[in-house]
Amino acid sequence: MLEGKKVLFSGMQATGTLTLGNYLGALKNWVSLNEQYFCFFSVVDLHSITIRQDPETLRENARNLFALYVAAGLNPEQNCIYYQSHVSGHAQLSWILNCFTYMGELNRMTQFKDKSKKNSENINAGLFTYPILMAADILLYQSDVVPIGLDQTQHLELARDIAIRFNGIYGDTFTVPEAYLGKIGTKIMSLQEPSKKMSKSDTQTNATILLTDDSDTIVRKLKRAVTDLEGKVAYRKEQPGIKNLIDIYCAATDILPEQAEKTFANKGYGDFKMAVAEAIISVLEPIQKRQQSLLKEKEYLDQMIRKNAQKANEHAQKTLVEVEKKIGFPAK
Ligand code: ATP
Ligand code: LTN
Repeated sequence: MLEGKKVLFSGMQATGTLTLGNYLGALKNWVSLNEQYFCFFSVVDLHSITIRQDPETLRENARNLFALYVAAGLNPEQNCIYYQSHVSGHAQLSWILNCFTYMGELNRMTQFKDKSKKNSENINAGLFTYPILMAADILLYQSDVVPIGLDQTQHLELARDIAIRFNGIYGDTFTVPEAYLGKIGTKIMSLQEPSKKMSKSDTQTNATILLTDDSDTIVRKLKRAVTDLEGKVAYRKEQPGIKNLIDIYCAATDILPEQAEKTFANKGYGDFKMAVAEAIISVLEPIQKRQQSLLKEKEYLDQMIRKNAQKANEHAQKTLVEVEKKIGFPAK
């Protein structure tokens, strides 16, 4: 509890341009929860370097992401929005938790298997131990709730197991976190191959709506999205292309699939696709505009970045001091 509220933590990597999947599956939920909880939202740049990054591009992506968090509706005065690399406690706790995590547990992580296939020339140890850093992020702030997309549930389970193990050895130290999964949009799929997750690292440009896409691009990508043979706007797993578009439409407009089915009962795929495109544009356009104007307010952003890093460090230190004491490190 902080200021009488439960604690929420989440983060996103500053790699590449975010997708509509990142927004609907993660960021949008964060915004809806940010008043109810005491929130930490991190630009997790330490995670980003598990894949080789160009230094200038990483710095630029991180700043864009910070501005995007604010543009999407998170409040940097009320929430703690910060760069992970500005709080050394993440790396410190991560090392400690390395010593409380088993190789067998890491070997089971499916994201490691996927990412090492995609980056076969650079399967570094960081890619393997990445879930421990994620556990450290969460446990460092005694988080109660962690909003994530479906693909991150295995990592969250590991964070819980590490917390329970540590508490079992040293007595109550970490809050055991719970995952928060949104009701809809937890897994937005590729517009070209609806059996695959929409991913920013997809090389097929039409598969992914980027948060930076303009309205013409969004319309074009929607027109080319794969649909199914039945010609009906129906929410069924046998129609994965249309099911995905319904998910997008519902997540963007906050309605349920049954309502969308009713609205488009007598419409063809062409009309439906245009309605989906419009729904996406009306969500993304205002965010893009706010992000662009925020990026121009250089001093305001710099000040927010400094202030929030300090806040995050203060909270992180509390947990770290307690952990170090329990482990047996000498007092400073
Ligand atoms: P990549 O797509 O390159 O593997 P990523 O987008 O999964 O990367 P992050 O940027 O760290 O990696 O994801 C941030 C958040 O967005 C996570 O909570 C993740 O679960 C969520 N997310 C990512 N893709 C989707 C998607 N297609 N649908 C719903 N949520 C998603
Ligand atoms: N691993 C996540 C990003 C991430 C995260 C976190 C999410 C890093 N640390 C802590 C929630 C809580 C990803 O790749 N999507």
